[in-house]
Amino acid sequence: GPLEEMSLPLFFGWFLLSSVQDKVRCTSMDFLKTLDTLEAFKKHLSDFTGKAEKEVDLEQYFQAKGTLHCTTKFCDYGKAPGAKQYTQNTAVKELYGSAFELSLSALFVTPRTVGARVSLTEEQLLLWPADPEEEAGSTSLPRGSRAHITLGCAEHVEPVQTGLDLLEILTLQQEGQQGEPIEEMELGSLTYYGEGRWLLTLREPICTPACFSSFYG
Ligand code: ACK
Repeated sequence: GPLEEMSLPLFFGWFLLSSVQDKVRCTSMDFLKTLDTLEAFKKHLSDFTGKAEKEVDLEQYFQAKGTLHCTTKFCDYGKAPGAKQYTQNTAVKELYGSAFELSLSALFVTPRTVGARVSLTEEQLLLWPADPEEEAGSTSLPRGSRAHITLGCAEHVEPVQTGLDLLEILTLQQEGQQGEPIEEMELGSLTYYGEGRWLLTLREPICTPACFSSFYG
């Protein structure tokens, strides 16, 4: 098929429709704005600034990174391990170009990144590569744990960091760290995991249409 004849993309993933991108960005901005004003956040401000007395404007602190998407396979134009095998996967070939509904179940913030956790369905897991969790050193988390949407990165931070930050929080949870419950917000419950790691578990997941496709850049 045509997919084999083309050179490989930078990555495959689900791309949010532009109309919902704005909605998700707004939700994320509102969350950052609220987080910024919380006493609990101010108490741990030095996680972000390195200095206790400095202020931080989270909306300025994070920079948006291109179109909103959930990466499935990072191919690096074929240079990444397993890139070619991924394109030969039946589900990848058959579902290329189809529409999906992604469920965003949490928002998270660290001094490096802000992102949304994506909870994948069984069908969506067919498009998930074999090993992205293991590649990141998280061997005991369920497949799909790394699925996320990068909403912003701090200066000099690459978007690959967002998935690693998510895995770090999920690993703490798996090790039995409950985190420090902070408060019930309109969107859900906010928990602090130390070292500037904040997780907002959404009361109602955000469902958003997305197209499974690839990005060449
Ligand atoms: O925000 P992301 O998921 O993190 O989307 C971008 C996309 O590929 C283009 O850069 C992701 N990405 C970059 N490097 C890697 C990597 N080594 N493993 C997995 N995902 C990666 C990045």
